[in-house]
Amino acid sequence: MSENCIFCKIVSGQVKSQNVHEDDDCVAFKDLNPQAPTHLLVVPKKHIPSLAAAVSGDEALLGRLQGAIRAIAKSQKLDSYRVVTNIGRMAGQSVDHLHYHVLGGRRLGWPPG
Ligand code: DGP
Repeated sequence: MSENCIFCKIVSGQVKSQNVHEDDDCVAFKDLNPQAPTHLLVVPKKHIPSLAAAVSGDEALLGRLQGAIRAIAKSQKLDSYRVVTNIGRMAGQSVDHLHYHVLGGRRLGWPPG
């Protein structure tokens, strides 16, 4: 847990969120500022500032997160969806705790802005 990290506070329950999934590794909850009819954030319980900051010991966790994303998308009945993680301010990262956006429920344009 990192002090002053909003997603650590969501993971610990200090800050309320609309959770759709929780397991030993991660929590998934609705984004505060949704960009699609379904917009979830999948967040590891471990504080990792971004994918770029993950270390080799995190590889198994990263793999399990991918599995959780797949299961969550299925439970949300998404057949087409996008999984995005922003790394760094230029890419739009505003919260320095690794998170995967799961977006679906509308046609998604490509390339992203
Ligand atoms: P990014 O810009 O990629 O770092 O995404 C951060 C996302 O987190 C952004 O879409 C808004 C969302 N967010 C920020 N604070 C909160 C919060 O307190 N609760 C929830 N549910 N979402 C949040």
